[in-house]
Amino acid sequence: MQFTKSFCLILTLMSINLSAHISDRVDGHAPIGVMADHTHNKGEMMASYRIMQMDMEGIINGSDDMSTEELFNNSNYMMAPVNMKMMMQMAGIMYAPSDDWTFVVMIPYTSNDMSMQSKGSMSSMDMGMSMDSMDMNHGMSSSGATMSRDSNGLGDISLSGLRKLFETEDERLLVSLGLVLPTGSETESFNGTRLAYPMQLGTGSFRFKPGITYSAYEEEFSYGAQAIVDHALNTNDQGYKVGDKYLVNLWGSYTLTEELSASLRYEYQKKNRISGMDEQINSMMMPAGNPANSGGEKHSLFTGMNYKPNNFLKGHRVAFEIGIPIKQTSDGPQMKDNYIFVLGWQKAWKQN
Ligand SMILES: [Cu+2]
Repeated sequence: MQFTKSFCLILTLMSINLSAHISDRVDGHAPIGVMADHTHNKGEMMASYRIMQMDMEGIINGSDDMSTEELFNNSNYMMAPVNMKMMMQMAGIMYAPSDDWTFVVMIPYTSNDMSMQSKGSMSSMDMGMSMDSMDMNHGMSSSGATMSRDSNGLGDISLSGLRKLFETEDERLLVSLGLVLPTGSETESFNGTRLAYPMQLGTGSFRFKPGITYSAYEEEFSYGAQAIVDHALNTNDQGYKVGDKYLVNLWGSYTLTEELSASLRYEYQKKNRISGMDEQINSMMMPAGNPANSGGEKHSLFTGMNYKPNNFLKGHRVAFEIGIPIKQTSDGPQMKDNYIFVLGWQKAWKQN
């Protein structure tokens, strides 16, 4: 009897210990907008799918807002960006051949949609219109027609190896080594005219993407930090190389219940300018076609939730995040961030 009792106690303690394992917690995965944040145990696989919707509206120049009028009055560009929607769908597979290493393949599919406005009366002046029609044009808006361009297709596929440096019951540190392949098109065109850099689906370059992630877990609270560098290794076939990108993430998650956690995340992004240029992209047409306007910094704030049900959907994870910019600075006129929405699903299983 005494033995049974102590045996039961040991079993109970063991199960508490098991359920206390970091990866089993609802906040065991970082907020859904963070990639390469966790590893798996030997023999485990995970499938994931994310939809990311990014919305940009208006123009920012340095750290100031800029109107369409201001852009046309202070430059020779013929087009001004109005709105851009970028939707990225990302399918991912993770596999852990050992407890130390997890490999990840990420396959993005990108859809871009950009609306813009052409310079109106100014262009008729350039065309040598008479004084009369110039005066008539003066009464009208100085902005002309609105038009839109879109591009969609496969983006740049990434392959990464995640190495667990250490994991205790309440802490985890891992490094990631990523290689991004130039599988996305960097030659998207409309009516024979090459689209501007932000409208391209890929960078055209092989990229090295190392990163480091630390997470810590308290009873009901967890937090983490991540830093990632994205470095293009070669100049692409079109004659340019995207600038280095630096990404820093800090987040905290609070477990509301065993199945639900809420998170707050700060993201810092710095992007250096494109070096070189694609001769087929007209750098005088619009700001986004000029490599001088491709660098900048962004600070954003995200809030979201992780859901890891214990019911018939056990093993699945669903999560979302909504982000807004808190500060953005740009090298030259660029589109201004409006909001980001991320929705994701993950399912892990043990491979036999
Ligand atoms: Cu995973």
